[in-house]
Amino acid sequence: MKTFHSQELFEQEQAHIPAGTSNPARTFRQVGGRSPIFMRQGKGAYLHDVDGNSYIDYVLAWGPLILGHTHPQVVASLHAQIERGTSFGTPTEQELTLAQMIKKALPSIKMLRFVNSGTEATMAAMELAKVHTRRERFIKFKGCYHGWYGPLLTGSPYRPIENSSGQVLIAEYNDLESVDELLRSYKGEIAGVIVEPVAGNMGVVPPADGFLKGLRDLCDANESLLIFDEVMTGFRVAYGGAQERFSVTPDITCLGKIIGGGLPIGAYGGREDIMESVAPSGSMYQGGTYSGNPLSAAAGIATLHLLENPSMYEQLEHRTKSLCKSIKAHANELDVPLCINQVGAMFCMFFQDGPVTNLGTVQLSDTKAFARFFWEMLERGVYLPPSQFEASHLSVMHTSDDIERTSQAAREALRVVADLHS
Ligand code: KE4
Repeated sequence: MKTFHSQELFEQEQAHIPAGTSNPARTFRQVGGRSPIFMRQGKGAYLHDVDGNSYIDYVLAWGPLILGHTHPQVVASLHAQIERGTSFGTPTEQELTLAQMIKKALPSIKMLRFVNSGTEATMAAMELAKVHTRRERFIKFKGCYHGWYGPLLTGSPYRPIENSSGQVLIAEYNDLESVDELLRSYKGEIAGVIVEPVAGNMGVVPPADGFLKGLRDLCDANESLLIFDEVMTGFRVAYGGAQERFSVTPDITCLGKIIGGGLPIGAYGGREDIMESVAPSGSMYQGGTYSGNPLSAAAGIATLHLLENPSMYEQLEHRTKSLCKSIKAHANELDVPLCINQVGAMFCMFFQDGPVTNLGTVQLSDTKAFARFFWEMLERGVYLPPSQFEASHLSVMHTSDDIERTSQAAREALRVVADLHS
């Protein structure tokens, strides 16, 4: 596989952009690579790079592209909106329509506000919870990521230590006892508990039975708000997100990714009495030149319209399951320790026996084996997230043929990994 042009562009980019990237997750450093691949075009389940290589894409722009790249209906909706205008700095019909669609899908959201990224959504949710509860502290979970806003980076893969102010306290994912302990130690001080209802930023870690419901009960008992960060899981693990799939109702929900159909967006919403704290009705200020941008809303509306059909999620689940099952079977046959966690169209292959239930167990994975697997898959035209600790995603454009090709590639790649072990 030739990647000469990618390498050349990366060399150039490093002179202008620190580390040659706008986002550290995009470099291939975590898999020991010197240069990421520069993509030129996406179509359906496929990405095409600047050197002419093609890949079946399981990154999907880190989650938003559940309909695959350049879906004709999304493109048509964008074209129509571009003709009308890209930004007005006024309320628009598009943001209204998208808000209505989101509320219908997630009934816990009675009112919502749009922002420009998942990071802004969680940041706003935090400010809102502070104003609403008149409390300052939060509990989050080790290994969960809620965007790059300072306090919430605490305890994430990118800033594992506790922050010195103690504003954000860290509990163990899937461990209600650790949450209860913090709530007791800081009685009456916790504004909210923020959680990825399916953790997708330490690989994929599903909530244990009763974990989310337990959080709901603990928050109720302590008059703290339960904040679901559904930036990744919203419209991904079910049309109504993880809250539908696991039947637990949060007070505030954060969204992003899929609701923008591939364009920048974020949203946060919840009960009316909470959302009324947002200015100008209330005192929590949130603005944004592009918040509620009609172009992002147009792509989001087209995307959600297509996803309204439940068979989309049945097909996604079926294909993702069958891919995971066949890769696991290859690993078993080749004696490669592999634990695959999968929820809906999110999955992660951990190079270890498992089970993987929290950051501690995630970290038992053999990252060297993953790195080798990643490069072998890339060589065979399969683009996986370049880190053991990121979620892979399927789109509705991944055909059973793509799944079969990926499974065959995985078999060959796992054979190389097995040879390393022997
Ligand atoms: P953005 O600001 O990147 O739109 O969203 C932040 C965010 C918030 N919450 C969750 C649960 C998320 O997954 C994210 C962003 N996800 C990452 C995937 N690891 C995006 C890619 C990256 O920036 O690394």
